[in-house]
Amino acid sequence: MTDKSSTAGAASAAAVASTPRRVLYANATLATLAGDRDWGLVSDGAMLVEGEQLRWVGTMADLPADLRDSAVELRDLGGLLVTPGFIDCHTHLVYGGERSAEFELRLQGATYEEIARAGGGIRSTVAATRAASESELHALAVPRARALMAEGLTTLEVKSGYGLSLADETKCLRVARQLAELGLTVKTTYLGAHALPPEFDGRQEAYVDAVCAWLPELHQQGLVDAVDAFCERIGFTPDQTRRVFEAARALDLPVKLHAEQLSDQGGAALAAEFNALSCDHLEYLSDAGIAAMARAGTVAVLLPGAFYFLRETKLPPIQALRDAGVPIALATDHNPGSSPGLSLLLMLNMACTFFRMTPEEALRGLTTNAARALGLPDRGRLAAGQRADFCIWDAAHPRELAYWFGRNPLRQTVVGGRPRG
Ligand code: DI6
Ligand code: FE
Repeated sequence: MTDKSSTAGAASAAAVASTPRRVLYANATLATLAGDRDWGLVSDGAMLVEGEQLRWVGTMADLPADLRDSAVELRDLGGLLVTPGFIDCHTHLVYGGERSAEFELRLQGATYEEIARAGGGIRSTVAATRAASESELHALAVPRARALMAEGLTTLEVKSGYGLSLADETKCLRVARQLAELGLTVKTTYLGAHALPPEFDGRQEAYVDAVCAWLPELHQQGLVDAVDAFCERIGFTPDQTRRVFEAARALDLPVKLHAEQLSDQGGAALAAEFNALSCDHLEYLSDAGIAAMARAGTVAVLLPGAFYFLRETKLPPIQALRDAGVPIALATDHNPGSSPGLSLLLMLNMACTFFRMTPEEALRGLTTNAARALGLPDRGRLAAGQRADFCIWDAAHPRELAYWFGRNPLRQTVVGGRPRG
């Protein structure tokens, strides 16, 4: 190798080895969502994937010849549709048990709040989650994640909040992290302030102290990407939420909030004060809350599954959010009490039918704006430099994804440049 004559060959071999593999996806219909409006449709589209990233995106005709020739593999998509990979930016995927008996009670007239106040609701899931081991919780969570993956999931947020003790929150967040092994990006959110556990009955302030005290420990174990709270009459007050947010700020962790789901607590404005990544639910959001979110650049995460399953009638203020320029994301809110669904495609459909979002807004909500709600600027669009997370669909136009329900046109998901098997 020290022989001069072999140096050039060795150098170029090293150069070849250090250039990640390039794969050209050709003859595609691309919904790039690259600009701030419209689908960013490209027919006769091409994407050059280099390693984990998109290196080039555009029409076949515009693809520079040297890039085209550098690809080691060509995949002709025969006109199939490509979108960014789906991002579920709000789930409570790790839990034990189920709550179908509570569903029956609600159908007989009991409200979600009444059931919670009577000690059912979140508390019953806390009991089942505490009783389950880490491996049992993992075995329950994997098929849920796989169901979402079957409809194009590439990035998943998972909240804790059914453990409500340091040991049980740790257990749930560890299970959430393990889901990355399925071939996903997983972001974890600490939701210690979800409900009051029974051992703290009558001692809500002391519980908030505990939630704040556990955070540095969980963070030190690398288990926390963001901090959330349930700011609600049956959850935590704005003052208590502020204390949790201050604990997050002390560790430089971003915050999110379950805000104005059942009543207007002024939670959105509070979260915006902390530059929250997102405020979620928002059926009872006020004009002041919208203005504060717009100023802070906070994303509105709407959850049509919970709206549907709780048979809500009050709509989130979509038009006012649009007018204020607040980005709107969508998510499943998968949880056993208010949204036991596992279909991302159904969320697209429901966002249009219930919330009157356009199919384009809905798709942006599960991709571009969901990425923003997780603080992930490297994904959510098809553009050079973005992560190569994308879905290939048997559809002619992206609006079809919001149109069908109970039909899954997914052909293939590519995650970090690798086709998922
Ligand atoms: N809002 C929700 O929609 C979930 N948590 C929350 O704060 C529901 C949680 C549950 O009912 O188990
Ligand atoms: Fe939720």
